[in-house]
Amino acid sequence: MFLRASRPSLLRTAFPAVRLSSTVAKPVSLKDRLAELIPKEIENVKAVRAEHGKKAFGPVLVDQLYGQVLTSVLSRLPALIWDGSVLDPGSSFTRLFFLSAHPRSPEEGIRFRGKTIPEIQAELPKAPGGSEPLPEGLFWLLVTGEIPTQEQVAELSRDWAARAAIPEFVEEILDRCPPTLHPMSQFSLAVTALNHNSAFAKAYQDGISKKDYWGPTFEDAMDLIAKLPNIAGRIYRNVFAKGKLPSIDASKDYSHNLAALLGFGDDPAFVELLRLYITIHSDHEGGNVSAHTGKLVGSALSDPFLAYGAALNGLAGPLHGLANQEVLIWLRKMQSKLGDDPSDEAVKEYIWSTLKAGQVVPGYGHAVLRKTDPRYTAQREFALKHLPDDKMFKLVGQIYNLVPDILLEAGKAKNPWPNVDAHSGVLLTHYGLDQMSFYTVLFGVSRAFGVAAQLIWDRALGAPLERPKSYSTAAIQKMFAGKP
Ligand code: FAM
Repeated sequence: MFLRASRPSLLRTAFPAVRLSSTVAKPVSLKDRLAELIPKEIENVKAVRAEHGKKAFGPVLVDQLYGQVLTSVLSRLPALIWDGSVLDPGSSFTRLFFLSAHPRSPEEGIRFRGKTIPEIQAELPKAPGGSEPLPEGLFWLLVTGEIPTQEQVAELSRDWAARAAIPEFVEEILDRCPPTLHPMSQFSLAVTALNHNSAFAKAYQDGISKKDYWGPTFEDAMDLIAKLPNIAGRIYRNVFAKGKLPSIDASKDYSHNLAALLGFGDDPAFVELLRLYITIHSDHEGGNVSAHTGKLVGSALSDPFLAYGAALNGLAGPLHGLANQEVLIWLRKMQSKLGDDPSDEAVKEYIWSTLKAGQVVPGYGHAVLRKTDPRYTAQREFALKHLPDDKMFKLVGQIYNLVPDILLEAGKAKNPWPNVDAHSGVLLTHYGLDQMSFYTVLFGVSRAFGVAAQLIWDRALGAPLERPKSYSTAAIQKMFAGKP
């Protein structure tokens, strides 16, 4: 009102189209306005970084709060406690740190409760006639730090089989999903819905004391793991029209049941593969996107089903768990373009064309590791034993010889070596599980072991609500203006 009466000329300049034209100009939409603001803010951030970027802000530089350096800084900033597994990246910074903390061996890539992958392969109980560890044993190790007996592991198999049924309404949710809905979205929907029967949520409503949180969390964690084969199996059969889901066999181990629900229970080599697969995908420190999401959401005392549903949504991203699907898509495209036995030159050109198109080479690089992922090595050894002549396995080996040099030459990736996802899809494909959009679901079944163990301990130790501080660029400008 004041503006209108006292400054008519300003109004005319500000809204000339409305005042002077008979056609009413379209108001600027939110998206259009945002598109105008983004380049200006990019310039603003560049200027702030140029002026204050090298100034220390707590344990980091201002520059490190922005941009792609963020992941590498966060991946080294001590921020979380989780005893289940620890990575030793092999970089100079962490090598120094790691050597002092773990003098025995700094270069194994990962240790589960202090044990390397070859050590857990050797020490954890196996199925009769099997040579890969039973994931039941890995869960026991993650939770207790101890190697279980054969009988303790058999009891876990029986317990999980007894808890495996999923509520009818969850079956209906899955049956009503369109087959075009990505399996990971279906997976997360179903896991989230399991919170209907959460022991923790009920106990909380009933006024449970803080010191007792871990008990119902443990029950939920066990239920969560136990129910995943029925969820994964149902998704697989619905989406890929694979017929009716068989029942869980209480006399079989977890991996055998999962394999059977997917339709591969008669293939002992596939069952062995699943045992190895679940074991090595189970846990990868506390800070990776899925594990950390589970921990973060759990810190609000959301029950394990809600926390793991959120974790799955993080796992479904192409820079994280979905990379196993992306690798297979990438390999298939390469095969269809170059044939089954491409020359090194042709493969190199294909890799460069991926990078030149502004895409990442899936299955290579890591936020923490600075060497070949030992989970890749474990899968390669499995392939050498069980499928040495598989064409796609050979292609994966050929790519391994070429990608690191190319990524180094391209000059961006801090780690040019393969990660777990570079290998897993090839193994599954070999046994006939070639529906690549399902691969991340198997990663998700496995990762539940680590997240569930972590949630139990977080509640037992009273882990606090996670609430990192964020700052605005304006605050940074104000704080550092005029400071050297
Ligand atoms: N191909 C092309 N560029 C890559 C690359 C790759 N494989 N890995 C890293 N880079 C680029 C990265 O995009 C970044 O570029 P900009 O500066 O343009 O942003 C630069 O190199 C520095 O990245 P970094 O510090 O080396 O890696 P980050 O910690 O930022 O990211 C990954 C780590 C894993 C997300 C990254 O290496 C990547 O995108 N890899 C391909 C996707 C993949 O395989 N993900 C699965 C990781 C796996 F272990 C898992 O979580 N399951």
